[in-house]
Amino acid sequence: MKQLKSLHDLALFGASPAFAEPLHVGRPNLGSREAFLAYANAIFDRRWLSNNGPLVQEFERRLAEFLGVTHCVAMCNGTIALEIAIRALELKGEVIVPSYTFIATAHALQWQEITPVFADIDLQTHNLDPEAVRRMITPRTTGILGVHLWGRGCPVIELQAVAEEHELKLLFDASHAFGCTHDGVPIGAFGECAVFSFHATKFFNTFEGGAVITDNEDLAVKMRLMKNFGFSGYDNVIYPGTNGKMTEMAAAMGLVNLDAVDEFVAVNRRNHVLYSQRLNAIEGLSVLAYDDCEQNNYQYVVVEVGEAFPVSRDEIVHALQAENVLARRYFWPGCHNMLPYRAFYPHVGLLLPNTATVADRVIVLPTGATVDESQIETIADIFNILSYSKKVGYQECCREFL
Ligand code: T4K
Repeated sequence: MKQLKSLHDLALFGASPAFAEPLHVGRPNLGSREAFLAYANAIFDRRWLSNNGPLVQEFERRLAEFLGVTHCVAMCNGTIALEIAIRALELKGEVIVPSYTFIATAHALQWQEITPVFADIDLQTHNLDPEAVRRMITPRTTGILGVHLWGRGCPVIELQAVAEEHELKLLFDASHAFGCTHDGVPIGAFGECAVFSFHATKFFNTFEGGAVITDNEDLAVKMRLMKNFGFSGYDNVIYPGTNGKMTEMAAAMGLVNLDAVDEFVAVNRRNHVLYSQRLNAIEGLSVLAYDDCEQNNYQYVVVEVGEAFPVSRDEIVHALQAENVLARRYFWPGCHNMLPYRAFYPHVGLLLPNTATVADRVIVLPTGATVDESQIETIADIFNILSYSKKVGYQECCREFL
């Protein structure tokens, strides 16, 4: 692997990239290929591909057990799962959400003509600030949609108190939090229900997929109807519905990956520890920590770039990408700065100062089984070189080479 010693060794300034192939954020975590192919063969033999097949049923059973809930309703993706949960809870008017999340959280509301009202986050946790939520409540508010960002539980007790005080429904987007706990309690135990994404890039994937988990039987029954056009047996529709069904192949992938969860955690944790050791030693950088007293999936390596670092966050991302490290600026610039929300509320940023600060600071780095320790050392070297450069030196190099 290329040795990186000075600014002149950076690809940005004409050197060859540190990595011949791109290192992605979000390379899928994969369980046993053989086990998956065995499931695929059985699917072929059975000719049962979708519509609540045997693997989906097994997947739902095993997932409910793993996640510590009574009901797991598997879906075709996390966005549809969110939409169905929101609809089944009969939310309307306005629902309070963080702006600092993947756009699907807000879109799932807007798609149903419910107004997402953005509340600010806490600077340290990156999760919703309950006081900010309180400030955004109006007579039209019907719910709070919290997000357990990066897999770390948002303040569920405080949000529950706000919800009860104002008679609001509370649900959670747990897309990042598969297998995580909050205060030692499995993450799906809070609120009316929790929604997961099993997209390829998530800690736990089913190619595409999602689920809503809940202990509320009535809610589960309603969501099962909704995800299957409202069919209750042949020729009998008793509810308005959509097509949110998970396929058998997706469930097969889920079953295989469920068996490999401990391996995924171990690799992610190893990477997270190494990144933290190397990057926290550099002034102006801090790697978001996971509480070792909780269960975490360590899926996101989130680096915050402070003012003490001599190069801006965007310049770092540019330099990393030139080296084939395809770091991401999740979730910049915040949902409120994307359309249609930016057009709806052009000044809402004034109420979201922490969202802006965090969105401007964060870099998410590649991890998972396709990233090894020597690659992390090289990525840390890139940060080190950038950090040694005084701002002026870096800018001079930019002028010279670009
Ligand atoms: N709520 C939250 C909080 C979410 O984070 C998400 C999804 C949702 C709701 C919605 O759930 P879904 O409807 O998606 O199930 C990605 C994912 O597409 C998205 O699912 C995810 N959040 C979000 C955080 O990240 P992008 O556009 O940033 O990344 P994408 O899809 O371009 O993939 C990133 C990289 O991963 C690629 O450059 C290459 C690599 N990759 C990707 C795929 C799909 C692979 O190596 N193999 C693959 O198969 O959104």
